[in-house]
Amino acid sequence: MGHYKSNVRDLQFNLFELLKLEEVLASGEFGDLDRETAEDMIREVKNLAEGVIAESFAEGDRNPPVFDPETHSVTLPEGFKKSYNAFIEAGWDKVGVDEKLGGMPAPRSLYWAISEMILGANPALFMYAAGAGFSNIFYDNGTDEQKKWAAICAERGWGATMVLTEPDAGSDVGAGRTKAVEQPDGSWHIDGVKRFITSADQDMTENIFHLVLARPEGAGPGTKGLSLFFVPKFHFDHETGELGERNGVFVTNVEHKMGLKVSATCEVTFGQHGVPAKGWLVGEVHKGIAQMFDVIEHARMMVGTKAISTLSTGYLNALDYAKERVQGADMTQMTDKTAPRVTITHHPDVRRALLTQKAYAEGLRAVYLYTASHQDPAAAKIVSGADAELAHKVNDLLLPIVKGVGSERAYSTLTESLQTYGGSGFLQDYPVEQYIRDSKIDSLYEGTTAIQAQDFFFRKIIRDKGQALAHVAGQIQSFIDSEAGNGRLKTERELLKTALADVQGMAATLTGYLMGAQEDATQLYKIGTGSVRFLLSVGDLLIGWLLLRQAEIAIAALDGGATGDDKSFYEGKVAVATFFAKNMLPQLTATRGILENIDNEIMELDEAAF
Ligand code: ST9
Ligand code: FAD
Repeated sequence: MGHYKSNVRDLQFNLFELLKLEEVLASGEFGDLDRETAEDMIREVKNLAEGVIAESFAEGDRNPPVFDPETHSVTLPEGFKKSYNAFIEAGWDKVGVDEKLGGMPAPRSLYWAISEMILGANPALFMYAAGAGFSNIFYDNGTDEQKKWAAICAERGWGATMVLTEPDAGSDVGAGRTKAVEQPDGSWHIDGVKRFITSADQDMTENIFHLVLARPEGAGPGTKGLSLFFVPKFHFDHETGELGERNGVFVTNVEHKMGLKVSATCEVTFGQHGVPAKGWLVGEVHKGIAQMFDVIEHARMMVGTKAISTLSTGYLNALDYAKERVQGADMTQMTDKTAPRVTITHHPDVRRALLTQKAYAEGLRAVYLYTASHQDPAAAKIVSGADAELAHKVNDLLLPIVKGVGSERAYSTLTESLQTYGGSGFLQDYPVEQYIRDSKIDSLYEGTTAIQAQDFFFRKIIRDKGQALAHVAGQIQSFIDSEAGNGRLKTERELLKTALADVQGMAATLTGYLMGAQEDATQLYKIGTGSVRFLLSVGDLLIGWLLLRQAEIAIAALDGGATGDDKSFYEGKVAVATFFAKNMLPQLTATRGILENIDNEIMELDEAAF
């Protein structure tokens, strides 16, 4: 048995019992795909993920990619290549990709459910295998001629990267200095150094294409002055795809990292080794940042799902360990030195830790799948009644929650998984220490949590005039007002009601600071100080709500006579929802008070006093 433990039962529960995927499939939007086929796909990916894909997880960590500065090339460990090939050969990289590119359409909820298992088993593999998805985005943004290139990229299984970051342009992408100079033949020469570029070289695909942000000569400052360029590692025949000369884009360093080591993080130098780095303007339009955000939105969803998946397998591993590990007596017999020793699942604090892990793993899974359901208009209509325009806005609203809350809660809760193992958790004999190291990156790349929190408040709430937030809040309110739980969730619905009022109070407080900033710009600091707490609070509200909706379904199933494994599953659903409502939601009241009383003292403090 490998390290990765999937949770297929919970995936199926979310997809079919909570999010009505069967109805979505019946809408005809996804061709012949029906429930049976979707379930087969989930089962097949589970077997692959738990088997050959998970197999090289530790090997990739202990034998990271080797960089050869002479040839500017990166070599990956053999075991990892075997896992990668198994995934590609089975064609899973094409799920969710346009049929014109050899893909297979699927609802986004199903696509992300499948992706969860790959991301939990071997996250770097998913990223190396994203070439077909990138081709799809290139296709959507490209000229008619470039659409043909995109088809070649997908068909020949080329790798792909997203290239934004520079040494002096991290969160502040608009500070990028890499420049682009137009050539008489209509192509461009790219000149500059990018850093931290994921998958920028490897020895698994014949070619790699880079989607690069660079500033055309004479273009204005900031992100709006950046354009997007298609820069292949090898030139190729634009009709046949046959490879030609090496292009002047070279990996010049590979970073040594805390975790996710098998994912090569590269410095990439353009046009500085005697060969021009030739690129083509994507879509022949100067809309670089908007086009790149098409990639970023997927990547943010991917990062959140990766974090959540890692927490889930961390929890399930810790649970198995806790069921076996015998230590100490039952607390009620703690003074009796001869009392029988029990497994640690008998200790209240271990139970608290396990339910905390279960709540965040399963609650966040529901959040990302609910979000994914708003990526397909047909699904959104069924899941929340949103029309296509509103569905788009709801997805936009929830992406920083999936990414920001997913990564922060997964990382902090994984320490509970490790703690459950006691000292053994600190050893490489168990996967949890690697999970923690591998998942720390999730709160950093694709926009740090501070960036997610500002995006959430300024763009997704204020700029949206609160429309998407009001829609989701309306859904929560209807649940509060309902008779959900057949009389058994009354206390929990009251707790949810308070949590919703707390979050609405927080939103009003932050909006008040924003209005105050028209008179006194320093009021903005208060938003900056409070926005991450606000983001996490909205995340808790959504988790609490979705867990309670799951509990309502579970109660009905139990009342309907569920037995055996199903009975235990549904009892777990009710218990975890109740636990979250009673133990986590009340904390939002304190956070609301903190936000209401924020002052600017920390901004007035002399730097020397820190
Ligand atoms: C990175 C990669 O970290 C890590 C892992 C890579 C793994 C690769 C594998 C990925 C797989 C997934 C892909 C598969 C594809 C599958 C496809 C299947 C079909 N939403 O607010 P302004 C735009 S990469 C949308 O003024 P500033 C918008 O156009 C590095 N658009 O910003 C806007 O114009 P307008 C990641 C948004 O102050 C314009 O930007 N680095 C959004 O100029 C300007 O907006 C980062 O993420 C949005 N939320 O710049 C950087 N926001 O307003 C983090 C902005 O007219 N920093 N736009 O609409 C930020 O995000 C900053 O806030 C900033 C600020 C750069 C946007
Ligand atoms: P900085 O921007 O310097 O941030 C430092 C700290 O300051 C953070 O805590 C941040 O939250 C805070 N901060 C910065 N600005 C603000 C602000 N305005 N308000 C509040 N707080 C702020 N990039 C790519 O382009 N392509 C890739 O494939 C890619 N892969 C990566 C892989 C790895 C392993 C790593 C480590 C990074 C990768 N990145 C990639 C870059 C990544 O997206 C950046 O590291 C990230 O955007 C943060 O930038 P930075 O590291 O320069 O941190």
